[in-house]
Amino acid sequence: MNNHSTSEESEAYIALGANLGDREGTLAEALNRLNGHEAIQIVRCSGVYETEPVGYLDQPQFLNMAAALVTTLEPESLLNVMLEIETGLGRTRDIRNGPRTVDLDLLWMEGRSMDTPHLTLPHPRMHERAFVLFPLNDIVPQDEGSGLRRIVTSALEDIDGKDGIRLWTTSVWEDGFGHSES
Ligand code: PH2
Ligand code: MG
Ligand code: MG
Repeated sequence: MNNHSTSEESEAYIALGANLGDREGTLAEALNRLNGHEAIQIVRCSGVYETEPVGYLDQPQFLNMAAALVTTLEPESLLNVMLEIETGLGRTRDIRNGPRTVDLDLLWMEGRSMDTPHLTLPHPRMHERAFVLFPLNDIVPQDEGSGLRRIVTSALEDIDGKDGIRLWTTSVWEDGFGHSES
């Protein structure tokens, strides 16, 4: 075993966003690349939502979604894989909160709570972002026992309505799901 992984599998939730180029194609390719990693398996995907930009307003609308995955990677290693995929898909970092071909954010990881310069878990701003919460709400099980369901449900109660968020398509990526054939 090297120091980048353990044999323990953890479940993790990520948020995806895109507002430049072929937004839908880029989200699907990001999921392909994640799932193509030997230590990562995508297990559930939310619907894809078109959302008004938040924070920096003078930019195109986003497509946002969330995905659940299982991985044997440690959080920092998973984050590094995510950052490499962003770069590979043309992400540049110019304007903070500005336009991007793809943004992959690690939101939550089973049993992990941490605060380092590179990574804070759970994600410190997820409970204020409707473009994260609505997708997440699609895929966090009702009986999820370790706290994420409570975070999502209580954060959604504090958000007024679905302003600025509409369903774009129910699924952007079906490969790799056994149930998509039935
Ligand atoms: N991401 C941001 C800033 N603003 N707005 C929307 N609608 N969707 C995003 O993914 C988003 C944003 C920074 O990561
Ligand atoms: Mg982000
Ligand atoms: Mg990011």
